[in-house]
Amino acid sequence: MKLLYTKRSPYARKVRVIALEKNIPLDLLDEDLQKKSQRLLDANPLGKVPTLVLDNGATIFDSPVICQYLDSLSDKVVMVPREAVQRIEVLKWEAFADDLMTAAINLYMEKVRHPQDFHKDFCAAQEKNVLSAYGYIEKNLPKLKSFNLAPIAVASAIGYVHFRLPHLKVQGSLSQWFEEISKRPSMAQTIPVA
Ligand SMILES: N[C@@H](CCC(=O)N[C@@H](CS)C(=O)NCC(=O)O)C(=O)O
Repeated sequence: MKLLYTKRSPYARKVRVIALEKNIPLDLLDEDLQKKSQRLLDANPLGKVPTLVLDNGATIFDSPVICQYLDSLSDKVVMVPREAVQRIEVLKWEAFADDLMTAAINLYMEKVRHPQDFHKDFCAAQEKNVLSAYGYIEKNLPKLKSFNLAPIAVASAIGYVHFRLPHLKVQGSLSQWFEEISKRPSMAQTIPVA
């Protein structure tokens, strides 16, 4: 299987961590999102990463679907619980973390595109969302105790904020939690790189 990805994409990071944890070999193909390859556009008409290409040529996107697909390949290490209530709880955390990633990306991109003239209200609203998300995560840290897709998604989102928006680093008990989970080999091997 081939994974079209970038080393900085937090959505792709979730997929890479799941694959490492489940010991699923992936052929990693680094994409340039400024100059999208035909390979990427053929696999995903929206030209987004991550996109998974199976050995039979079929393609799978987006990251939540790829994570569930990879998890379904074996039951030895389970990253998305099979039981309905636990499963929905984990998928809810993933959706929440994905939205945190999107807020961080929107904020970063607005400042990159308009460094002198960024939309102040828009940026303030995104920052508020990031900080509000931190508050929610910190309050609910006990729910992220089991290692599965939920903490992977949350840590991937926080890792992206640290990478692009260092003024919004987590603090206190959330920082301790993040430092701890970041030591896990699958997380350490997938730290975002420019
Ligand atoms: N919902 C998608 C979001 C993926 C996404 O937006 N990826 C970004 C990179 S982090 C991308 O491909 N951007 C290029 C574009 O939107 O043209 C997922 O979870 O996979």
